[in-house]
Amino acid sequence: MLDLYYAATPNGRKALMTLVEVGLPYRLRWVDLEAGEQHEPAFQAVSPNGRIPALVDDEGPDGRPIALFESGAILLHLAERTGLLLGEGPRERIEVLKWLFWQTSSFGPAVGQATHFVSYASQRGIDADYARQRFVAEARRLYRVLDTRLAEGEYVAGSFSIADIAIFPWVRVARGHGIELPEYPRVVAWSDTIARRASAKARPVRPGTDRAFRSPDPTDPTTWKMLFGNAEERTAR
Ligand SMILES: N[C@@H](CCC(=O)N[C@@H](CS)C(=O)NCC(=O)O)C(=O)O
Repeated sequence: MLDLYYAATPNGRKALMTLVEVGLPYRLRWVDLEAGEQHEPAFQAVSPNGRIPALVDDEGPDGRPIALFESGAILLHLAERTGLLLGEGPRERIEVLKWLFWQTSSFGPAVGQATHFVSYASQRGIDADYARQRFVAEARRLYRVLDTRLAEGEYVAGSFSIADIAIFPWVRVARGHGIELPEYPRVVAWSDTIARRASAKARPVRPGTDRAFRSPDPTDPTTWKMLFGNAEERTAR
């Protein structure tokens, strides 16, 4: 059994999509990020970086349970465990790894920061024009890189793989990081193709609510403190 520590965010969706694709049995452990559950010691015992997604696989490589954090490590673990989504042959596998690492180290951090300044800081009345312009410009550059890459094939690394899964959920929220998707027609076509997969349609509804996703409200002081505050601000009364 696999326990996925999950919230309905792009990084959470990457891990959920991969679990659905590989067909292993899993349970969702919802983490309420706005309430600050990611900062609790019990969660950080699994995910010491205090971020979702995290995964506990009760059948690690030596037969003992193993805990993973960082979406890239989780996707790679699931792909290696099942022999799926890692490309056809050693050459394609290297392509998959290149684009997986591109997502986790270049694309994800840049669009994450752009989201912060475009969608959240602005609603708090924070003057962050320079930061917003800088990260949106970098996001635009990265979407151009992706669009150019997709001129070479239907998927980013040969056949459909964890590299596509890593990128896809962020592209679905492009407007939130200041990107007009029609400017990148190959990205639109690629994203529409992936959106038809059953794994992309997996949108579990959070227990106790009637929705799969609710955008965090940056004007709510607790949400702001838990998601964007530092440790001192979180503990201040
Ligand atoms: N590099 C990490 C990023 C994970 C991450 O930033 N997760 C966000 C949700 S998308 C989170 O847990 N945010 C909670 C917080 O910042 O307190 C990964 O790829 O797993």
